[in-house]
Amino acid sequence: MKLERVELVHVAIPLVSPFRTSFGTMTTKDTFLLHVVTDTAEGWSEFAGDPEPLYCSEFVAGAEIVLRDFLLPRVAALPVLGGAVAHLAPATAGIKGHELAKAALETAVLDAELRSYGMSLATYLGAVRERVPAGVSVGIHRTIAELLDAVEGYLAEGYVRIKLKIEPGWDLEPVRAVRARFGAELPLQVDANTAYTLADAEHLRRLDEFGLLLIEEPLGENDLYAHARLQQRIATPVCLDESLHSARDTASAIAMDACRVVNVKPARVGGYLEARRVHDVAYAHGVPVWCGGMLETGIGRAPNLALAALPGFTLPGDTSASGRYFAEDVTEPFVLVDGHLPVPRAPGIGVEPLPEVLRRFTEGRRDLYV
Ligand code: OSB
Ligand code: MG
Repeated sequence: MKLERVELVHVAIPLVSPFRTSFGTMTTKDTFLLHVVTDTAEGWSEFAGDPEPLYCSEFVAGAEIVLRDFLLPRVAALPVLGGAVAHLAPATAGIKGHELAKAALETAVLDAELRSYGMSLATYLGAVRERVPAGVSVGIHRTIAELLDAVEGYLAEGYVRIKLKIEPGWDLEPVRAVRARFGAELPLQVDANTAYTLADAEHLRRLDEFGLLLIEEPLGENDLYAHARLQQRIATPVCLDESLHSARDTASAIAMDACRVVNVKPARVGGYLEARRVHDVAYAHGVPVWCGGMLETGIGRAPNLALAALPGFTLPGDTSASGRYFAEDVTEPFVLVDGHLPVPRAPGIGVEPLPEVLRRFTEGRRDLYV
């Protein structure tokens, strides 16, 4: 397989409602899609980051430079893209970090390669499910009453698990209110996006009484030691997101008891090949994993659904339906049926942008490689 062209399509798509986390408020999905053309097929992917480096260190404008100046020249220098996707990570390993940018490139090439074989990503990864249960991540709201209305709406739609974003000052009360209103049986978890320190351990221990599935990334990014210390002091299982960048990190975190659950975000670990290895490491240790999200359009959501169909994904993920994010998605919308989303089964990632919709949301196009 030979890479002929790589095009970046900058898109800005309004969210149906603002999404507030401990690190900021999003009102628009502002990112880029990558479109690769090879001699045998074409592929698409979505950059998972945002214009500002608030969730992680990568950001849209930086990723464009990294792709154009550092990743693509190394991939273009490969003899032929024979066996294509397997060669990308070794060829770009010398570039430190930038997992989100690497994931975007690898996923678009993987999509093209699988299309040339007529194989779905689900089959390639080893999916064992035809549909996956959908959870929903609920942002920080102005009032408890507004939060309860939002949760009620999602439960009415059929979501099978609720995740509440928390931060200091918005933690015990919203959790208590959701438990009081929707009961002890509701699968419920929280995500702090690094908003606390170990000095908050006694406060976070007060969450134990609510029977949460997990607390996600309570402490600083990459601080496995502090997360392990925290886990000694709380009963709620610690789950890591921001701190895990590879299968090796995951193995270390599990060995240290820094996490008892793993949020697998393919972009955060450099793509689907490494994401599968993260799954495999956790699965071998009996540690449950679930598929996280980055408010992706259908282009990013489709491959996440394929991953979430692997056997170790035993908890519902943040893979919500298109309508939870956008009035209009750039692909055919993913629709919730009985609390589940279908695993795409068409070749590659199984979806592509609807040309007319993509055109309307496009802010600019650039060739990164011809
Ligand atoms: O921490 O999981 C996170 C969204 C953007 C950035 C980080 C996170 C999130 C979410 C929402 O929690 C996940 C989704 O619905 O796609
Ligand atoms: Mg998270």
